[in-house]
Amino acid sequence: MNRFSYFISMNKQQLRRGMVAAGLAGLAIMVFTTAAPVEAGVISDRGTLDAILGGNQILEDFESYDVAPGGAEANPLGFLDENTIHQGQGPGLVEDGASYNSVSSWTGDGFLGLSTKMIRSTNYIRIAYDAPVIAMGIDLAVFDGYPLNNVIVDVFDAAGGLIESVNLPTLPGASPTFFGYEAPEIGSVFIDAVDAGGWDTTPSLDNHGYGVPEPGTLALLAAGLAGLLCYAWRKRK
Ligand SMILES: [Ca+2]
Ligand SMILES: [Ca+2]
Ligand SMILES: [Ca+2]
Repeated sequence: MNRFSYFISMNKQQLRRGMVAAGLAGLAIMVFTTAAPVEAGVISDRGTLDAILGGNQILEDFESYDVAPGGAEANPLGFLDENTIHQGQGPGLVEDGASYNSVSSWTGDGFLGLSTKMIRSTNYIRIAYDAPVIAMGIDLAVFDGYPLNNVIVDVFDAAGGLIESVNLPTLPGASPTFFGYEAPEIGSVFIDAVDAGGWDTTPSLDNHGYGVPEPGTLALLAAGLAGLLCYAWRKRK
């Protein structure tokens, strides 16, 4: 039977099924093509970060290390991840999903005006993600009375290629400044600063949020339509 004779031999029911399948395919294509692609760029505030990541966000508040209020850990931690044991504390000092390199100290509540526990470095901090994330955000703070200029944040993709180097405005003090970034694949983030006097330091870090998006309603809808399409196709055969 050639195509033409097959077409004219189709009964009304077969024709209706074919039209439904074609309609569903069209809808599925529309849904897939209207899903907004992730663009690379700075995220201006934490609300935007929360909206991007939804319930799939890992939030690291650096509260798991036992350090006295007003005190600071004097021994450099160096590398820090969920497996780190430092000064008899750990593992589990931070959430699994990210590691922090070149950490000099962990500061307690109220240390030089900082409101909660944070980590910092006398040089730089490199955050590396176990698996690439699509968005991250972090609070950056400096000690009261020590505003910090020349703060840079370099964002790298999973292959180690530089996505963007961002110069931050002067960090005024202990009241944190939010920095966030989104990109299709963020592999690591490098934070560094040299103050005006040449003092090598980096901002204190707190409330680090990162992750991949939760399955959105559009993606679920598309998956559902694809399933319906398969069902219609199989019934037709
Ligand atoms: Ca890990
Ligand atoms: Ca904290
Ligand atoms: Ca530095």
